[in-house]
Amino acid sequence: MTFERTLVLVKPDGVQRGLIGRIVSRIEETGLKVVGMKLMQVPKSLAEEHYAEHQGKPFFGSLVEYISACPVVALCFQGTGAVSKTRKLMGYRAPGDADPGTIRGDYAIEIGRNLVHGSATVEDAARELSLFFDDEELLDWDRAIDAWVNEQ
Ligand code: IDP
Ligand code: MG
Repeated sequence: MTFERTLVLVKPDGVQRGLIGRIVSRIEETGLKVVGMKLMQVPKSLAEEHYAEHQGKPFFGSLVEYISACPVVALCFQGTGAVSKTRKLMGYRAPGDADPGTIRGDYAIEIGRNLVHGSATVEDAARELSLFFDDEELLDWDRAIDAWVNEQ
């Protein structure tokens, strides 16, 4: 069976603030499975490609600076509805409008320091995962609890 996959980034502020564990736990606790994970410095060229849809917007330069300022943790989560589930857990992009209980709602106050990225659509996820991971870095492994998370 093939499951949906999504790209998650714990952004530089999440790493600097010691929130890697909390952010990853929020997502991991849902039952979604980590199939890729690495600490990496994002080159400016990769940041520009990843955020290509925002090229030309007033915040594009500061966004690229932010994402490439220090290491991020890049993750691939796999499971039923991985893309939308992760987006809901993250909360709205502007943390002031993000609901309490979401990652951004609970831990962030500014749009330019909103801690976490998650792919917006299944198509975006495929494109973004290929930017951040080589195929062999994504492991299709059997987890002992899989049968208790996935109905079939
Ligand atoms: P998303 O991260 O919730 O998908 P997008 O609209 O795709 O939100 O924007 C990508 C990232 O760009 C945001 O997470 C945020 O870091 C940054 N960003 C978006 N809009 C603004 C803005 O108006 N000012 C500063 N940064 C912004
Ligand atoms: Mg987006």
